[in-house]
Amino acid sequence: MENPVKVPEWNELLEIARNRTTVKWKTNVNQSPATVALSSHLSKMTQGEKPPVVLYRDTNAWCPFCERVWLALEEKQIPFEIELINLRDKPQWYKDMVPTGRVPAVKIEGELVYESKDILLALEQKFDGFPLLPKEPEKRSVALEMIEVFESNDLIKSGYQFLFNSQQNTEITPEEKEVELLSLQTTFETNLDHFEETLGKYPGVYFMQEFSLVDIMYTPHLRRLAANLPVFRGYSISNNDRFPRINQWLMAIDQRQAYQRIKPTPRTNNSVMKNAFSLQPIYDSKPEPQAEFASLEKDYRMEAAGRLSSNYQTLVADILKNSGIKAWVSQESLPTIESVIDLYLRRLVYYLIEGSLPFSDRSVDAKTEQQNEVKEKATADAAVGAIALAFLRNRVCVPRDMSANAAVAFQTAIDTILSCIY
Ligand SMILES: N[C@@H](CCC(=O)N[C@@H](CS)C(=O)NCC(=O)O)C(=O)O
Repeated sequence: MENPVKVPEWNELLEIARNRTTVKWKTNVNQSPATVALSSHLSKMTQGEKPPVVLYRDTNAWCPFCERVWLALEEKQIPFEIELINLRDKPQWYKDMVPTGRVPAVKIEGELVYESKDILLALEQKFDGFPLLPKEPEKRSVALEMIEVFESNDLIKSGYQFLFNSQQNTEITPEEKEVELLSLQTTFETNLDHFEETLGKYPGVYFMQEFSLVDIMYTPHLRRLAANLPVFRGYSISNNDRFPRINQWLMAIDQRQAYQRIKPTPRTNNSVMKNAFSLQPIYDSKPEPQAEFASLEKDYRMEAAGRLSSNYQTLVADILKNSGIKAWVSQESLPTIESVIDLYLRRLVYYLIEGSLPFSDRSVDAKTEQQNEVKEKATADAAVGAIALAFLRNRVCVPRDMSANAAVAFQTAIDTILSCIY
C-alpha cells in the first residue's frame, strides 16, 4: 500500500530542522565527525570579525580536560572557533605548536595557552564578563587553592582506580580480586566523604557560593565516574544517601544552561569505557536513567533532526557497512537496501520534526495475490528499517554527534518507531 503522506527529501528536512533549533553546527561531509557544534555565542561577532578564542580539542569529544575549557567558554559566553585534533594521528603542526602535544590548547587573541587549568585561569583573567571566581579576596584565594591542589587530590585518582585497577590485574584469584575491589571502594568512599564535607563549607549547592572554576575542574571526571561506576562496578554515587550534597551538586551541574550542548550522556561514557578501555559491564547493571523530559523539548528534537539530515550519507554507509545487513544481501540488491535505509532515516527525522508518524509500518491485510506481494515487500523493508534504526540507536556519540538532550530525543524517537514496526 502507498504511504498516505510522502516523506520529504533530505534538503527539505534539513531546512525545516535548522530553522527550528537554536543550535548551530558546521557540516564536514565525508569527514568524521560530519557535524561539529559551534560556539553558542558566535552571533556576538560582527560579519568578518574573528572570535577571540580558538579551542583545540579532540575529534571525538571524549576528553574530560577539553570539556572543562569548552564549558568555561560557554559559561563565560565567549565566542570561539574550534579546531579538531585527531589524537590517534596528531598533525605535526599541532605537535610543533603545543609542547606537551596534548589537548586542550587555546589561542586567546593569538596567544597560545595549554593545560586545562592554566587555560581556565587565563580565560578568567582575560574575559571579565560572567566571572567564574569569587570577587571577595578571601574566598577567591580559597577557590584558587582548590584549583591548584586538584591534581594532587586523591578523589578522582581513587575513583578511577576503583573503576579500572582490579581488571588490569589478571594474576589474582577471584577472592583476592573481591578483597581488592572492596578496599578500592572504601578508599574512594572515604574521599567522597571528604568531598561531601567540602561542598558544605559555603551556602548553596556549589563549592563556593556561586558556580565557579572549582566546579568546572571536578565536573567532567565526577560525571564520568557517576555514569560508569554503576555499570562496571555496580556502585552508584547518584543514588546514594551517603552523599546528599554530591547528588545535589551533580543535578545542579547537569541542569546548567551552558552545559546542555556539551555534556556527554551516561551511555556515551559507558561506550567509551567498553570500546576504548575494554571494560566489561557487570551482568545485571543498568545505565543511570536518562532525563525523560528532554525528549519533549522541541529545540533538541530539531537539533537531532538537523544533525542527522546534515550527515545522512555517512550514516547510510555506516549502517550498510557495520550493522551486518550487507552480509545478507546480494550485490544487485544493495541499491534497493540503501534506498530503504534512506527512507527509514527520513521517517525518523520526520518523526523528530512532527512528533507523529502519518504512515504505518504495520502489515496491511492481504486479500488478493497482489496485496500479498505488497505486504511481503513492506514487511521486508520494515525488517531492514528496524535493523538500521536499532543499529543507530546505540551508535550516537555525545556530544560529538549531537547534544545529550538531542540524543535522548533521538533514541526515544527510534524506540517509538521500532515499537510501531513489530
Ligand atoms: N594535564 C592535561 C591533561 C590533558 C590530557 O591528558 N589530554 C589527553 C586527552 S584526554 C591527550 O591529549 N592525550 C593525547 C596524548 O597524550 O598524546 C590538562 O589538564 O590539559
